[in-house]
Amino acid sequence: MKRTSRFAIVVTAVATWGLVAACAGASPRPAEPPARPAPALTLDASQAALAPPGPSLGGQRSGGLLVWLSSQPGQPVQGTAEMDAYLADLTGQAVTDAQVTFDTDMTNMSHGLYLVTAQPAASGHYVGRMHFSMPGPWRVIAIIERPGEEVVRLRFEFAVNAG
Ligand SMILES: [Cu+2]
Repeated sequence: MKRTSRFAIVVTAVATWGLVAACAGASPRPAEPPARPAPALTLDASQAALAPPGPSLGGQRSGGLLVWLSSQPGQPVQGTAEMDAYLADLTGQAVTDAQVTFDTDMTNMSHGLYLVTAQPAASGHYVGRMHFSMPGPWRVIAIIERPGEEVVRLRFEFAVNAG
C-alpha cells in the first residue's frame, strides 16, 4: 500500500515536470506570486501628462524619477521587439545620466535570467532589443542606475501576443 502511493507521487511529479518543460527553455519554477507589494508609485494626473507621445506599456514613479516603458511594435508580439524606457524628473526634464538594464521574464514560468543592457537613444530614452520566445504574460524590470543615487527597479507587466 505504501509502495503504491509513493509510486503514484513519483509519476505525478514526472508528469508535472514534463508539462512545464514542454515550454522550450523554461525551468520548472512556480509562478511568481501576484500579490507582491508594489515597488513603485502610480502617477498623478500632472505626472501622467509628462508621458512621451505614443502607446506605452505603463508609467511609474520612484521618488523623483518618472519612467515609461514602451515597445516597438507598440503591442509586443512573439519574436523581437525594441523596448524603450523613457526617464524624466518630476518637472518633465529628460534624465540622461542613467544606465538602464532590462530584466525580462514571463510571470507564470521562468525562462531563466535574461538581462539586456539598454543603449541611450534620444534624450531620456534608453533602448534595448529583446526576444519574446512565446506569447503570454511577461514582465520587464527596468533597473536604473545613476551616479550618486540608489538603484531603482521598476516592474512593468504586459501581455505578449501570438506572432
Ligand atoms: Cu514561457
